[in-house]
Amino acid sequence: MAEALPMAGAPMNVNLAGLTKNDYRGAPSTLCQGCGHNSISNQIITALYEMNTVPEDVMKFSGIGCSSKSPAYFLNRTFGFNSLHGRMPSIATGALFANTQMRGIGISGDGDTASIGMGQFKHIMRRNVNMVYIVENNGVYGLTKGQFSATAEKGLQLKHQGENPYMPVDICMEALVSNATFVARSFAGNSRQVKELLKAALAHDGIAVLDIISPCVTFNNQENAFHSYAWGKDHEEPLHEISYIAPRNEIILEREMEDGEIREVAMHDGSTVILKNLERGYDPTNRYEALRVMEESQRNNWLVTGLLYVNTTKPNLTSIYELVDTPLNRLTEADLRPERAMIDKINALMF
Ligand SMILES: Cc1ncc(C[n+]2csc(CCOP(=O)(O)OP(=O)(O)O)c2C)c(N)n1
Ligand code: SF4
Ligand SMILES: [Mg+2]
Repeated sequence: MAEALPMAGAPMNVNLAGLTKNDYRGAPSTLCQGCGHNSISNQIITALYEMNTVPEDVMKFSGIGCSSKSPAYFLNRTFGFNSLHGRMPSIATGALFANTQMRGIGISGDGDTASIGMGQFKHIMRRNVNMVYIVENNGVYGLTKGQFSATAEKGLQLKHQGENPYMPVDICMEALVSNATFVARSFAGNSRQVKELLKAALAHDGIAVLDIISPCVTFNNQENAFHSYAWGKDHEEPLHEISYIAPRNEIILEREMEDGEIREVAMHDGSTVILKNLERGYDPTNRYEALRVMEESQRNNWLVTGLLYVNTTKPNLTSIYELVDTPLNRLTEADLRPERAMIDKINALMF
């Protein structure tokens, strides 16, 4: 859905930020052809273009992995930090504290998040850092040639690995029990849903986790594998059709829908997320319901996708501190040094 009309007299492909879609692209991808991560990058480009985001107002973060290489393939006008394996959350937390006026987008993998990075992941959830946290989940360590990751299903057989004997980690469940305020799951093969969820995540004030099943076509794409294109297409159970409506657009709802079929979620920036329920009456603001749906989908091997949980009432990390309006990284020495009288007062209090 196009939220914005171009400026008067501007060519049709220019958005309200005065930019074309090309302005949101990055370097050509060096990932394998058909890799799910590439289709996610394409949806990030489209979502940011359609949301009229100014690329210089965004910071990109990642860890290590094929997924974590992805920020090179979108937003080439944006600064990014390709950090250490599993350490993206702490780097992102620091950077977003230093400049609260920037929007953060983090790209991680299932290995980067759920294996080595699980500790950091849990803490960025509970701190409600204001950023979009995307996990490109393929069940393997793609970059290091296909070892099982912590999200690989028990019993998965891989050519060089044998059989996985362990139960998997569910990233959405981990996010939810760690008090994340926006938790969604999608599938790289469902590009419209990925795009709309990305927009809703970008509009969220707090941590927004998107666990996107993103097939590794080189190491984990057999038909019966839970992270393959074939399995995802056969087993996807969307909770709703999701549409993101920008603040300035009038909302026209299909009022003839029965109660419980359409649900609106008002976001902080004045935008609205509209959910047309496919599972009757699913309420994504109900944490207990979200856990129940995830438990049910695990038991039945369903790939439940959509906005699983959202809470727009909790303060994000930086808003609980009394920060000045100027970003901390722009404060000068003169701004930071207290006056002599104030130093004397503090010293007198301490000794
Ligand atoms: C501290 C550390 N340990 C191990 C590695 C080796 N390593 C690099 S990427 C990776 C796993 C990446 O898997 P994932 O995050 O799922 O990304 P994918 O490549 O599947 O997209 C590992 C184990 C590393 N770079 N640093
Ligand atoms: S190895 Fe797998 S995850 Fe890595 S680029 Fe290739 S398909 Fe994608
Ligand atoms: Mg992986």
